[in-house]
Amino acid sequence: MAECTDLSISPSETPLVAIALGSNLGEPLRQLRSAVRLLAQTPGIQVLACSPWYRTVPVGPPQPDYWNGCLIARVQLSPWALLATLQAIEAQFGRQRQAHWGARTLDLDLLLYGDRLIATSELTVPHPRLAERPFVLVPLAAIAPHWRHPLLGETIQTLRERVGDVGIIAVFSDDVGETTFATAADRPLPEPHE
Ligand code: PH2
Ligand code: MG
Ligand code: MG
Repeated sequence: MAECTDLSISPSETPLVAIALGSNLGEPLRQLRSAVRLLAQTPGIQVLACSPWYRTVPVGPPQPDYWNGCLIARVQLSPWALLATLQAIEAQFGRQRQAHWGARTLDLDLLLYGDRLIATSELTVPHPRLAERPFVLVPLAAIAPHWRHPLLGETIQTLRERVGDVGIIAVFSDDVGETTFATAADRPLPEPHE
């Protein structure tokens, strides 16, 4: 299910959220699809749209390429209940919290929760690095270009255009398979190890 386009759910007052998905260990595409399915099956979460999957250059210490994508959901869960759900699904895929920015079987990051601003030790929303990361903004702009970043006041499409395509190697969609971008040869160097 690379693109889930079930937009039939009627609008309600419950908040829309944006979630980033990433994986670079095991079978990334299989794990990402399973994670979308598990989220869609969770009571209180209605997945409305899911981006294609993008192969991306790892940011951080040397590690395999990532597959990244984003989804939009309507939720009847508090931000903290949603965070706990995301962490439980990560754990189900054997995610172990090891190296900072290190390789992982599944990473689920809460990017946006309506227009809420949250800054606690547990959770920061909007995600603090959202506006810097092509591997988040490229998939997010594919499904939510007009969503306005509640702190920066700019749309996701504007932020996406500002960061460009740095580190985006290929896109996978169910219809076409994998398409490698011409610019993938100029792979940017990963950021130095912290
Ligand atoms: N996630 C990280 C660290 N580096 N690099 C890419 N390309 N994609 C990611 O999802 C990613 C990363 C930590 O969450
Ligand atoms: Mg992450
Ligand atoms: Mg994370």
